[in-house]
Amino acid sequence: MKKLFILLLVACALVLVSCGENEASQAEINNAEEKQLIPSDISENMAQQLLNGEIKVDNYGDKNNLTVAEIGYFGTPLKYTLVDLDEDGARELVVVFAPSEDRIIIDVSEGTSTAYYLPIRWYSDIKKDGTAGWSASAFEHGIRKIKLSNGEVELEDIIVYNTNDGIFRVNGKDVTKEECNIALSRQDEKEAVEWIDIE
Ligand SMILES: [Ca+2]
Repeated sequence: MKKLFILLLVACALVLVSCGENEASQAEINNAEEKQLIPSDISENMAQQLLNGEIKVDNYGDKNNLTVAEIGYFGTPLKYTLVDLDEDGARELVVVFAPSEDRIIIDVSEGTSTAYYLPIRWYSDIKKDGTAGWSASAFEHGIRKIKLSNGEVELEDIIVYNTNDGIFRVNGKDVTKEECNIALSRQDEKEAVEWIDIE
């Protein structure tokens, strides 16, 4: 009888320990979800300081603490705009470099700035809602959305127009070429961002 009582006690203890573990892992999951960094708006003043090198960019790939000019080893800064590309309520700084017109996007979250490099053919003709054009070849192009978070850039294709393979897709659904053309002309009508020349 005593043995049975001890066995019961051990069993209860094991149940309690495993419940505790479950609570701990749930707490870890909650912490990870809370770690989503809060985006910070880039003001016109901060944009100027980033452009003239008074403020350095914290992260660019595996490099740290670079000025915009140092990041732009592929050209010289030509023009810029401040726009909320991923519609999270905070503006990013987009700098276009000459002669390629390739661009970098600088995003600030919780005081840490991160720059992303995007060739023009990946993200061109940027609209005020952050949608932009892409082109893979003479036959394949489209429109995409961008999302920047925790140092990651995600490009989501919302229009795919491929005359070579006969693929026409809008918001992940196959459509006719005509329907795809209508979606492309609606995109054309959207207001483009306003570029400011860099002296
Ligand atoms: Ca944003």
